[in-house]
Amino acid sequence: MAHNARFLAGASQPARIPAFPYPEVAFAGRSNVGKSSLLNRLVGQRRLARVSKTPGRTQQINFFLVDERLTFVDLPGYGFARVPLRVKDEWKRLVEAYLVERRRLRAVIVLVDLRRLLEDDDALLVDFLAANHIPCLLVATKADKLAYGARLQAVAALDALASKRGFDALACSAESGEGMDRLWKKIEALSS
Ligand SMILES: Nc1nc2c(ncn2[C@@H]2O[C@H](COP(=O)(O)OP(=O)(O)OP(=O)(O)O)[C@@H](O)[C@H]2O)c(=O)[nH]1
Ligand SMILES: [Mg+2]
Repeated sequence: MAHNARFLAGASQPARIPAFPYPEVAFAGRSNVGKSSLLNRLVGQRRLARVSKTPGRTQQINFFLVDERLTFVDLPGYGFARVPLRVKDEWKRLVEAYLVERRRLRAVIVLVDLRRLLEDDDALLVDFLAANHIPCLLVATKADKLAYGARLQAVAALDALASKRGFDALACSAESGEGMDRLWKKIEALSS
């Protein structure tokens, strides 16, 4: 299904995070995991959010209005080793400031690579969300990069891990479009 989406604003300082009157769903995950690609695929617009081969580029929070009723939030990625410590601190300040005071935030989609599942930084984020009572959906992307057998195994591991931690999970690919319908259904359920 086609969606209408447009850029609303970007924020790079905690004190300057704008508020919007729509329910909000945020996309978080490691640098380069595919947050911007997924967001673009979900709305069917290739160039809405910037996709980059260089990890750690986007240091700001970007807000997009979808179908005039829902805000998608592209959070800056974490876990990129070559980012200086000062930038890591700024990331933490910015993202935590966003997450803890966000009235209309309905859920955070924590995006992981299906080939790697939860790494240390992802687990920290998931625990932070749980501690702050923010609903979380675990989405494993780049499913297209796995062959059939490896993929079945990875999805089983993803399900096990999600049920152990008590949240919902699904696998998808921004490349092939797999999983987009299921993801949209979850987003609708979380944001309505
Ligand atoms: N094969 C495959 N490649 C993908 C998929 N999703 C993203 N990529 C590629 O992964 C790279 C990073 O994608 P981005 O969408 O920019 O990742 P990001 O998480 O937004 O990265 P930051 O903004 O740096 O945090 C790009 O080269 C994408 O083309 C996918 O589902 N399958
Ligand atoms: Mg991005």
